[in-house]
Amino acid sequence: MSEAGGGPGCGFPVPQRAPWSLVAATAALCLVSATSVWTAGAAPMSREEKQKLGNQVLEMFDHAYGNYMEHAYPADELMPLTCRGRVRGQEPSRGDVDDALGKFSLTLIDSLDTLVVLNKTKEFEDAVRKVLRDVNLDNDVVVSVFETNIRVLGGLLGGHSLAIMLKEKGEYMQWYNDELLQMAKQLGYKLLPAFNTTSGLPYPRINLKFGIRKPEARTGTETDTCTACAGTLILEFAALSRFTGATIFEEYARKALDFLWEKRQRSSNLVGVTINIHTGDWVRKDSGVGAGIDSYYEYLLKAYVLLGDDSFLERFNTHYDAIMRYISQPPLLLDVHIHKPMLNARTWMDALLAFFPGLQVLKGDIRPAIETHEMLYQVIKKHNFLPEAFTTDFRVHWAQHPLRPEFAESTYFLYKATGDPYYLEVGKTLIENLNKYARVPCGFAAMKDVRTGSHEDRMDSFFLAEMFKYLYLLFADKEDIIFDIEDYIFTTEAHLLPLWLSTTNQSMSKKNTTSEYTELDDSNFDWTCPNTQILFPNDPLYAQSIREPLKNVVDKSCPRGIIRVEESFRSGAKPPLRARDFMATNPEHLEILKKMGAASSIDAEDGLRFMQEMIELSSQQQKEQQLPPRAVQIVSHPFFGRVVLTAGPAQFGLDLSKHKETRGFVASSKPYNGCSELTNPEAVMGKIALIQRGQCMFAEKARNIQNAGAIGGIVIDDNEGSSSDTAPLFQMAGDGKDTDDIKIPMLFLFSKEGSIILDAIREYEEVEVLLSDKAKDRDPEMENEEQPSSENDSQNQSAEQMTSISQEVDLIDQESLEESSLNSHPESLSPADTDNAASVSPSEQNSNPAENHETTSLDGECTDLDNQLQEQSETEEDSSPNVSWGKKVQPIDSILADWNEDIEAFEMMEKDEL
Ligand code: DMJ
Repeated sequence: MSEAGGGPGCGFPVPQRAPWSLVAATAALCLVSATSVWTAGAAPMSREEKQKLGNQVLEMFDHAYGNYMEHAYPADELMPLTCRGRVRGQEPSRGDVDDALGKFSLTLIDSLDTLVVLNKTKEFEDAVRKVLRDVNLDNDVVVSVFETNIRVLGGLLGGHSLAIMLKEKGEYMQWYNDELLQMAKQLGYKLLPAFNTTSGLPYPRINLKFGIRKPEARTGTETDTCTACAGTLILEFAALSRFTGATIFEEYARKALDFLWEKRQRSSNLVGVTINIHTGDWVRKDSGVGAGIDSYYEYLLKAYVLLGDDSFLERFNTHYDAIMRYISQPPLLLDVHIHKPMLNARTWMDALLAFFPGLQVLKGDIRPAIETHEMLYQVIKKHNFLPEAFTTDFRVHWAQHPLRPEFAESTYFLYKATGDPYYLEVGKTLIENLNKYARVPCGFAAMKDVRTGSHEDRMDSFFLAEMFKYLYLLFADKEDIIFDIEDYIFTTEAHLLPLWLSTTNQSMSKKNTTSEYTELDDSNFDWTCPNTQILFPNDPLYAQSIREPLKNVVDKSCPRGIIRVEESFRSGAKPPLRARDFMATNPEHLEILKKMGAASSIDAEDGLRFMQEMIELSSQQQKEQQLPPRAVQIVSHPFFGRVVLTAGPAQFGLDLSKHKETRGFVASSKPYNGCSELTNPEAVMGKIALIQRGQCMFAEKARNIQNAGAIGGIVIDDNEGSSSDTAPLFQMAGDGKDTDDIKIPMLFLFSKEGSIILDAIREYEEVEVLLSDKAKDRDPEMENEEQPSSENDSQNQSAEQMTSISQEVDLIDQESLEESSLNSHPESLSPADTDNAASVSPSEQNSNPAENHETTSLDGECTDLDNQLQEQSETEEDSSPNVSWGKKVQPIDSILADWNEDIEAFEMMEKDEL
């Protein structure tokens, strides 16, 4: 996002463009100027403290970048747990995520302009030389067009933009002769075949060497792409055209945008998540501002700012109006259906939408930006990071967090807009959490589960491209940066493109503009440029006053409904039946259900929403019947709590969510399978016993090690090579009998994670671990020994030691997580496995409401809801001892079956409307 250009009265240089074009840039700039008018509110932060935090960001960047360069380069990304490079084809495939990796030293390219922003000019010069010397763009590898554009093309162009700026200053980069631009052009031409469709929408993937159609290409058969994938090209492509004079890039990107605009759903003015690139039919008709659509909106507004073309602003404002009408339900942003925009399509939000408050700042719509940002911050305060998805009542929906920068981005822009030091404190918390929970000896590791604090062996390139830029800029004063950031716009990957491009080579692109241009009337500029002089002068506590009513929205209110429903209730109408409130035993509910199929369109709408909610609720309930993952944290030297392995829970033994964690040294049991009385009780006494899976029940193993005096047990999978990368979370079942006699905690590790502990024993002999439901902060004593500094010897030493552990740890992609919850962990129920042979049946597993309740409350979320669930399950038990959560799902299924016809009819209706 940009603090672009400048407008009259704001005292910033103004790029030359049509008068209308000044509006968005002026909005951003007037907002920027708010920084200086701030007089009250959260305690101001001293210059010293800001500098201290800025220095901390620099040190963190060094730690991430230094470890990438030392242990991963020239690979695309660093795997921070195993401290080596991620080379595509050499690691288990993670599906689509891997399409960002093109064997082109992705992280180095994505980091180029960050180096300049962070004042590391010398390192930038070295990095550019390395890119020119080492990077090959002609690899036989299929990559995502979207990711390659925003990360690699954007990275090269950002690097070029700052290289020419430095060259002009006269000290650095004097040898530079547009080499990065030449590479960018080469890459641009490689991406162009992707646009060879009748619609002009690009194929989602391309082979860098063979393009699209050739038999060797292994791609080109796809029919669908996401809206953001097709609509996030214009900034990079137009910059490439304007830098080089080759107009074709801008033309292609414009054509794709024109097509998307044409295909918007005309009555709602919304776009769907995925579209058929050949027919232009919407494939997924849900619409939000997060995953799949996000940067399409971002690029419309920024294309206007960078290129000064009014049609982009017109489109953006039309969509924005629709977003605020249907999707924005402050402080929530909820997906809806494009044809039925009053119908929510989901009951959860994804983390990518966290960029939206930042975009609203650029738009100049500050109030909802403050509200949504505050809501997101409260979710972060609860879980330390923003989970990949969370429900409208703020429970974790997808527990991963790959160190995404969107929230930091919005925090930066809100600080620029309001000057409220509150946002500096928010940034400080982000820094603290990153150091506390994500920092590992060899970089920063993504969170695999924000609830347990377990890690994933992954440090995405966007972490370096975006996170450090926004955090550094948040605390920086003008003089801390060697160039004027106001002269540039941020791409979606936070790469910097100079605003002077708006007046360069523009005639060539203008003549090819395909969209009709209509004279904009005043209404098109509603919400635009609310000058801060109007917003703030009489009320310097403006931002705070907006945040105040939302202060406890996550902790206390835990809303069960959305605002729209409450509003209709206030207006006298009876609130519609919501799926979460439905009880099969309530005659009134059954009556309402019958009515939903009747003629009135309101009833039909309610019915449709009810069905959608039922489907989500049903899958949510299945999910909640699983115990959440646990953590095995290695706390002894040289790990010091920094390596956290995801462990499967047991349905018996000490419940780690209720009791204090168990800490102890590990010892292998003899026999290793733990299936008979231990022959080495002295070795396991007072320790955590390691046992191999297989040959007898898990409960039997637990009893044997408990009798030998072990204080806990870790069962390691005997299936060599198994890993949480590829297998769903495993939960150990009891033996079908009473297991109350088992008092010690038992956890399960897949073979790869288990071997991290076994390797550690071989190397260090004494290995101490912590078994818990959530990783604990590092041992403060150890912290003292190891200051978080890349220069720190002991840390470097431990990083090296980590390298020798060549196991990949902790990788579970979201799909397998989701799958695991939906499939009820078939593995743990397999009769073929002796450990599992006597596992409880699914219905038995699900029949314990108290246990299900525990599962929900383990997350430490949403206390009110937990109590309600508890009450509900108690009531149900009282009135009918046989009714259980597991059984409650049944009638839902049969109800849904009855509704099938209506669903089909609705789908037909949707098709007709298209
Ligand atoms: C980045 O690659 C870009 O910001 C993109 O637009 C979506 N999000 C990722 C980081 O989360």
